[in-house]
Amino acid sequence: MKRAVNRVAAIHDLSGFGRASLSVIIPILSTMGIQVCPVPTAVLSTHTSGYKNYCFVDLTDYMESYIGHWKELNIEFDSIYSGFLGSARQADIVSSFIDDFSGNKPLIVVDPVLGDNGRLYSTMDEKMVQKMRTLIAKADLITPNYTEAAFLLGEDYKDSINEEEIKNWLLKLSEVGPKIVIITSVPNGGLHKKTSVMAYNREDGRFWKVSCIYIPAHYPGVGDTFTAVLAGSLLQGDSLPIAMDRGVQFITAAIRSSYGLSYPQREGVLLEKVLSLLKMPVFISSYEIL
Ligand code: PXL
Repeated sequence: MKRAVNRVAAIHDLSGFGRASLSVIIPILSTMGIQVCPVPTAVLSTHTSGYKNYCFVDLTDYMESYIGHWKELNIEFDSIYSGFLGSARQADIVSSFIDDFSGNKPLIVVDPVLGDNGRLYSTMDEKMVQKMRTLIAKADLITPNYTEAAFLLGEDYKDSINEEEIKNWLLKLSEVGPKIVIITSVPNGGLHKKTSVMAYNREDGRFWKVSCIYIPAHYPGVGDTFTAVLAGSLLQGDSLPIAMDRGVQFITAAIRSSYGLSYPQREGVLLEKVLSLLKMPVFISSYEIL
């Protein structure tokens, strides 16, 4: 019998302060009517973007018995969605999780969290980049940001990139395995600064683009927010371009509701003010086909 609500295994860290990873993924997917079952990869006092001296507890050694219990229970998921990993070994654990829980063909989403603005996050290193390259091969859909895409491909990070080059990046990442590749925060350059989310779907050979005005702000956790809305939207039955539109529209609304207020950006967008927008469908869509 079909489950009454979709169920997602969410393999991410729990950061206590700063609105990233599970702290944003759980409320977003719950609001979208989806059951979230977290597999915590690490527990941190804060996320690592803009905070120093954070407390970091790596949960690698607990994950296998945690997951072992779920195997005994024969739990099925409609999606397996991984993000920030606490150690390179966790990539193998996530890979086995995908093998063990793929009997009913869940949507496998890997957000290869590694860095932003041209740099790796402080807990990441070249070994993690290599492991992420292996893990993305197992995914149906991946959502690196522009920095992460550059690291995964071994390309130089540049302040702007043209459409043909980014299409080439999308194709190359898809050749590693995932059917759908989405690169976020792609800089457009030009006079009216914009940023885009670009996608390639190997199944139909189509490229998609959703652009929005660039706001000169850096709120950590926005990548997690985008991928959570995108995954939720796909699970609700939306098409890929509509799911991208919903992700971008939600982030734009969240940033706009936060930007005019003065508080430290490292605390993340004021998700609490905009969560209810997720109950609404997309009214005005702005995706382009390339
Ligand atoms: O938003 C990605 C992310 C997830 N988890 C932790 C982070 C970050 C980005 O800074 O530090 C712990």
